[in-house]
Amino acid sequence: MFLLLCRIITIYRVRAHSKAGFHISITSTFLTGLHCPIKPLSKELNVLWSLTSVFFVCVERHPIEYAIDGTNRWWQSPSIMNGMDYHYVTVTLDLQQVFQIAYVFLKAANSPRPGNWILERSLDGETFMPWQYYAITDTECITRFNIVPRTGPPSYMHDEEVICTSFYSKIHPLENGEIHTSLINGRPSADDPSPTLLNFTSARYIRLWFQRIRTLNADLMTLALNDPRDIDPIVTRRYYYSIKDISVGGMCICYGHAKACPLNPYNKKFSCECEHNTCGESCDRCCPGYNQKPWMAGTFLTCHVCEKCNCHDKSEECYYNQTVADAKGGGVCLGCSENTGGNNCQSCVDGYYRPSEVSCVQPNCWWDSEAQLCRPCQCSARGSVSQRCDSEGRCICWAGYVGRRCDLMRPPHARRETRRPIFSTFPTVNISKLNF
Ligand SMILES: [Ca+2]
Repeated sequence: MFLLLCRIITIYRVRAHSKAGFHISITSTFLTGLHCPIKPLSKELNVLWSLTSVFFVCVERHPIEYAIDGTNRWWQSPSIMNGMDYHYVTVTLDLQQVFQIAYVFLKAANSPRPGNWILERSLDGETFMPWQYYAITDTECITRFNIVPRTGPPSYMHDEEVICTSFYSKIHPLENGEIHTSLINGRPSADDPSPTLLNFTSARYIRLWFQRIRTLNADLMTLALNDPRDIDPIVTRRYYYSIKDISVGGMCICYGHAKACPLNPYNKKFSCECEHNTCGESCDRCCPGYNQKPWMAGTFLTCHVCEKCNCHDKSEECYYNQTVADAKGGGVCLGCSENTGGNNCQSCVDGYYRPSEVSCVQPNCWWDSEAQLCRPCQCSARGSVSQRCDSEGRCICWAGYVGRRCDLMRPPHARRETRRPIFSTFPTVNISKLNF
């Protein structure tokens, strides 16, 4: 049996590359990317050191931009020769918009891969959630992060499982080591991502929170047991983080309503080419005038096309109303033109009338366009109870007045003593049958 598979999977891949419109920023406890002489111990010299380091000596030879420049140049952090606090460094990528991140690949340069660190995600750049923990040993998964280690190559049992692995923190290779972190592949709903997985992989900011530089095991003992100021700089100056390349694979979030997501050269953002009458940067809402049904994400089998509201060509905008939908339809037209009103611009507003119940829709009105218009009742202000009239344009007259517009005085012999309205001719409108 042939099945029309409706879900559109937007396969546009993005790469954390400055030329592709990405912006990257770095923050850390200290200046990073600078290579300075060892920090002196005395307070007085420290001031001098700071000045000379920043203005004369420190040279940013490996700026953070080198981690995403697509070349073999690399970013390098200050070594722990400058202090053990340089174990703690954060690198933050700002992708400028929210993507569904499929993977994050790191390639080290002239140092081993980072030891203990956390890969994190954020939508707003302030609140970060962990994606994955990395530790030098399985034991450190528990002692450092309080997470039971996932041994061997990383695997995932749930769509939003956050694991801790020592697989990518080994000392070898000493240079050019790689770290492959897949956030979609290997998870239960990878083939047709669940809302849970979509939420888990959505991020605008990606943060690498490094907490421990990988050292040779023998040096690790030295570093742990001795005051770092007493350690030979020959040992400590070779320990730093270095990253040659960061690759991020992502997809635009188009909720199953777009086939492509090209880069807009003007605003430097990737935008879904929305289909199914959806609009928005992520096709996350129905286009104006297409709110007959509530917006829904496209699924593998159902497109969930946004339907046009029935406004009889009198409005281009509408909104979805569940109460109206419970009766029939669901779209409520906004700003009906030509003196029309009602959920579907199907009736005339007070003070206007139309012989036919519903106006025709262009181009079918050529044969009697005049008859389809809402015409003013023109009820007499003096003789009419209100400005409303029935479908034939008859107003409701006070006693003593007659005529379609109540603008004629009743003959004196026929007048009543009391002044009271005559309601008998006022029309009732059955709106429910017009509520499409
Ligand atoms: Ca590079």
